[in-house]
Amino acid sequence: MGWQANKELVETLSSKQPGVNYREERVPNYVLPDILSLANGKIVRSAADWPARRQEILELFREHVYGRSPAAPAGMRFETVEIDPKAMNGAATLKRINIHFSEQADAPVLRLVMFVPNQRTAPAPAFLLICNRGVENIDYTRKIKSDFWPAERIVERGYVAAAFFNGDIDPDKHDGFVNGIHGLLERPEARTPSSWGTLAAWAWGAARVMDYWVTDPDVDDTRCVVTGHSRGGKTALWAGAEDTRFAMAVSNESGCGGAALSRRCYGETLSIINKAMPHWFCSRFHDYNGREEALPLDQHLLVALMAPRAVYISSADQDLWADPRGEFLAAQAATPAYALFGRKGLGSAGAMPDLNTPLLGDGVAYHVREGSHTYSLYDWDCHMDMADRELKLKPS
Ligand code: GTR
Repeated sequence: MGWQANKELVETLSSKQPGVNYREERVPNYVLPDILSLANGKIVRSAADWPARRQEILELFREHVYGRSPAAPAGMRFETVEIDPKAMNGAATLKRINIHFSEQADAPVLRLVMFVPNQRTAPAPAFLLICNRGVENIDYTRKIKSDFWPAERIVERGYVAAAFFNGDIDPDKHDGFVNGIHGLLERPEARTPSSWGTLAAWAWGAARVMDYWVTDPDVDDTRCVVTGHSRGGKTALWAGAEDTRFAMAVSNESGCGGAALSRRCYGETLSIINKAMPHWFCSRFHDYNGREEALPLDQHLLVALMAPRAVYISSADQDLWADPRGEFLAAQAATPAYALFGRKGLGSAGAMPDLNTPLLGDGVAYHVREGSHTYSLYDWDCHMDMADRELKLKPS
């Protein structure tokens, strides 16, 4: 039968938050926009025709959801701040790289932290965490360790453990897009309803890390994974969509505006998120508050933008706010895009997997684990299991 939301939890949350729907039976009927139908009515039938449809979908997300991001500034430069070959008791080489976007004194600087496994004979595959929690979670001294970024484990499993703090690119508050990378690259008065929001800015930061990685011989730039939790997970999906150099994207409990289908209006909705976080998306997205059926897209198309590359969507059973079922359904609904490439995705039939039972499909993976809203070691291990299958075995 597969995972079902815990009834008591549904009751508790429904009474605590009467304006929020947690009941499956109250999910409205909806029809999802078709993945394979081009705007001109033609149907995509082969991988060769996918790029045209992919471009249309990408433009829809730029125009209506995340906004349009600029190219990397001409003056971007990479500064090596520290290299310590004896980090983690000799298991890794710590590399701290600052990515500068301008010579202006107060310009934002992306401070990339990397632990490169020392035990390897070739460039290593990498996991990049877009860290949306305190910088202590990505402590390069390793005095503070947290499961949110289990760097030792990532290294042990043969991956570069990399991370940057999202606030380095853009502070997570609504400031009228005056400071952060928006302020540096664009005049606030030049903004349009489709100008990039804060999630797009963070995703842009991940792409700049990729710009650096193609220059770093320690990293196998054909096997890089972008990952994030919650707002970081929304960002990771958008980063993977915008930058196809990422071989895999991971969304951990990203929910509304991430992996969850907006049309289900289950847990967090567009009205709620756009009111609480007016800076996350482009301002045109706000036009769809309470009018989800009018959206020319839904989030299954975001997952489909990863095809035929790998994508992992994970949920937690207590995190109904992020709509685990809506996240699963989006991942499953992306199947036709994978099928164009002879990949099975999650498969189009079938219920949700049981609790703590990862479904590692062909290109697409999903799990719902027990517990609350966080990035846990269990999640990381599952994500790396999928990456092992999808990336490590692939000849590079
Ligand atoms: C909440 C928001 C969610 C999720 C979460 C987080 O405030 O409603 O969409 O992103 O923050 O990032 O932990």
